[in-house]
Amino acid sequence: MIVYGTSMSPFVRKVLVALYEKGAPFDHKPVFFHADDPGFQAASPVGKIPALDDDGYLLADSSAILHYLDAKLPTPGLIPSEAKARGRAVWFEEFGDAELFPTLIVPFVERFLKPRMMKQECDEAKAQATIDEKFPPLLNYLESQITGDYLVGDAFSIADISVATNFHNLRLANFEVDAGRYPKLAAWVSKTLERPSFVSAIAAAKN
Ligand SMILES: N[C@@H](CCC(=O)N[C@@H](CS)C(=O)NCC(=O)O)C(=O)O
Repeated sequence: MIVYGTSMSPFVRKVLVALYEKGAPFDHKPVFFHADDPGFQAASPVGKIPALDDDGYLLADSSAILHYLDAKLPTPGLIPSEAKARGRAVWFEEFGDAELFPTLIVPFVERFLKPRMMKQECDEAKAQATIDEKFPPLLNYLESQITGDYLVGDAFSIADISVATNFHNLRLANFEVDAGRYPKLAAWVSKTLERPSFVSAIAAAKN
């Protein structure tokens, strides 16, 4: 099984965390999006990362890949089977991908990606305005939803993976969740990013 994509990407990190949780062996090709790699191009029709090649079965999109992996490698399950828990888990996966990512990625792009990898100047005003104006509703919502160790029920799931992955990119942008203002969220982010699966997926970016 080959996973394509640098784990600097929160979407690639989702896939790596799922595989580490399941203890499944895999090869990692840490390419960037639109990479000139024939295997990657075959697996990713629109050139986005991540993409997967499982013995010739090609699949793009982190959500599709996570659903595939959970069906193929069911232990431990990352998608709850009970109806309400499953609905909530899929909601948080979508919330992470479609609501958190576009906003939380802005400081990462400005403070980390542009100066370090694109040789461009950081637009700090843009980063700070996003943090000040767009972060509070998202972080307040998450703070209101955390009642225990996990976002859904009493088990780690795609919900935790898809939301927490974005917070690692924020750390790279020198942003930590304010534990005074969002105590439950700050504790949950720290605990989730300290899981061995997240630690391994994050370390993969340094290879
Ligand atoms: N819905 C996709 C989104 C993947 C995605 O947007 N990846 C970014 C990197 S973080 C990418 O490849 N961007 C290149 C582009 O948008 O052309 C998923 O969940 O995998």
